Amino acid sequence: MSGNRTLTMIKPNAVANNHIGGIIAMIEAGGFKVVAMKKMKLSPELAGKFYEVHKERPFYDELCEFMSSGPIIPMILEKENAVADYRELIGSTDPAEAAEGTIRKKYAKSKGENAVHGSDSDENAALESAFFFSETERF
Ligand code: IDP
Repeated sequence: MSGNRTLTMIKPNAVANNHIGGIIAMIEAGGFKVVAMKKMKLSPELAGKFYEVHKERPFYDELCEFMSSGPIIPMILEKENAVADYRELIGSTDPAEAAEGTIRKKYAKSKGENAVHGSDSDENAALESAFFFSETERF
């Protein structure tokens, strides 16, 4: 059975360009409840830890540099079938391939600076939520 929570981050390009409100509006209009949220800046080391699965990929260094370049907004979102439904709401990794009406179609600048993160499985949603939020913040 699929879970009801996922983890998102509003990435540095979207925060810097004042798209926090626009993105949260799309999230809420999509039927998701924001159950945890904060603003923070990742160090390159923490960004590297978050994206450790991509360590061998050619874009890893660029990704860690970008994700630590400015503040981000991590959030835990709640909705039935959260992981799959949120992946649909954010759209493809590359904004050129993202469907109309998706967050990345509207706010992503490139495949790297693509405005938002969305967990790709229930297991990763739980791990990523614990990465950013303590147990008392994840109620
Ligand atoms: P996803 O975020 O849509 O699940 P992944 O393939 O898991 O996409 O990649 C993680 C993140 O790495 C992407 O969201 C994007 O920021 C970055 N990324 C992926 N592919 C590239 C690329 O070809 N060049 C630069 N950055 C990339």
